[in-house]
Amino acid sequence: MIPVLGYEGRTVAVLGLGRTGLAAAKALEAGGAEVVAWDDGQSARDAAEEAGYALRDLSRAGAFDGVDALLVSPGIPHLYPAPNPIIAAAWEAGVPVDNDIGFFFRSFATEDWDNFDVQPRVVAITGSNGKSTTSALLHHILVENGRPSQLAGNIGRGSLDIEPAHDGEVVVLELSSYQTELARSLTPDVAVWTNISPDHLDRHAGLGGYVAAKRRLFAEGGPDRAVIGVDEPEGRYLANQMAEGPLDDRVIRVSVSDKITRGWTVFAKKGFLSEYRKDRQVGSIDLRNIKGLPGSHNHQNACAAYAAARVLGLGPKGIEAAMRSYPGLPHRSQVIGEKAGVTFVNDSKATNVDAAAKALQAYPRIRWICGGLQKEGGLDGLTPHLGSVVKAYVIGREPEDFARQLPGVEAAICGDMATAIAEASAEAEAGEVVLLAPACASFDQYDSFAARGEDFSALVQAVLD
Ligand code: UMA
Repeated sequence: MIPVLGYEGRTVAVLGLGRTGLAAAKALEAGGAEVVAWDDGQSARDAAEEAGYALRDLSRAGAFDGVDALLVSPGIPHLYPAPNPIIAAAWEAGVPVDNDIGFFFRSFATEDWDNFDVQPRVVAITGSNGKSTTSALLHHILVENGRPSQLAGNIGRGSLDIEPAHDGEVVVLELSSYQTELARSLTPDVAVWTNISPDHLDRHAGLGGYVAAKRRLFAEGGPDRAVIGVDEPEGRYLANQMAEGPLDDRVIRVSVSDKITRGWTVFAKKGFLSEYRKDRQVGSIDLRNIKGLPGSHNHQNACAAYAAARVLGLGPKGIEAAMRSYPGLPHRSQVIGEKAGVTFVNDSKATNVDAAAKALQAYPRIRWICGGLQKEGGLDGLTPHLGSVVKAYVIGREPEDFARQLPGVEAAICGDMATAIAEASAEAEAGEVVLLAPACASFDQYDSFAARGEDFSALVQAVLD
């Protein structure tokens, strides 16, 4: 883990004792801080106590006496829909509130680096969709090309949980809006913005707050290079703000909708990735047969990871070879198997309309398992992409309501995953894809999108066996 610097002999309160909080508590203790830990949930408190952490009820009056900082987990709201009362109490007591990302950026560089030949670097990746795939793909490209790399952040590993950097290492951090919004230090060497579409609106009081939270990754420390998806106005605005002019190659613009050749750009058209620099094409990759990266949304991820890898000095050939061996991530365009010409794909991570719309564009004939806990904003965004859907098999607590919002689509009200898979696999024909891409959160029936994806995979496996 990364020992936290600057808090030796001081007291830091940690709120939330999941992956982030437990890793942070360990890293704080390793740096010599005294940790007082708390979680609003009893079971997390019990587990932390068992692991040897000192608990302090931070909701009690005077709990912040003598506390120098509060480290908060990303899942705990600090502003909207309402501030967690413990965070509000820290403000009241004048205690600085931060998260593991802020502590990470202040603790990552150490005196050992004076002896390194190549300084370690941090690439931080944010955006609404594709940030996990872009992060994992970049990490894979680096490792395959012999560059030491570690992967952490929203992808499932607390940032303070990684090992101290080796000579020349690149840390790839996936960052959510929850993480970028609260961090008091945000100083990556390279920052990546994949795309933007509405998500987590309740936590940011709307789209403006959500974009502002993500934008902090570019505005706070000022990365040396910024890779920015410019297919939405927010990305174009950000790229414009970061660059001194169209040829300023501190900004690498990425697109999957336009051929952009001014400045340093990476774009994908009809499955071909192209890189332009100083008005000349300097790299290209045929993405069409790369199994782990199907569809235009994955081509966008490929472009962003490619651009970041180029910034880090890798050549197009080495990047292409690594993309071909990219195994994909669980629950994201994950091929579970094939039977009688029917392919089963787990895209449980498609928890919002935009991600599901992208999955629907990746295959020509789809038996679509969808539904769950609907997010704000309705399903209208799916309408232009329903042409590839042969039939929908709707799950979730209110499947009728979901099905009503799919104009012109034949829909079976299945309710649960087992029924949906049984019906879809019985009806699917060779050349079709049975795709789980719910366009909804999972919490009405599962603990997480991962649990939902695992259920899908296990039930599909039974069909395949
Ligand atoms: N808790 C409280 N009070 C509250 C709410 C929660 O005490 O008001 C406690 C819970 O009882 C629990 C703990 O906080 O014990 C959980 O904290 P957390 O929800 O932040 O979960 P972690 O295990 O620390 O995981 C977090 C990220 N979770 C969220 O942002 C919700 C993980 O991203 C991330 O992988 C991990 O840190 C390591 O960095 C998950 C996620 O769902 C995958 N992210 C969202 C997304 O991708 O859409 C943003």
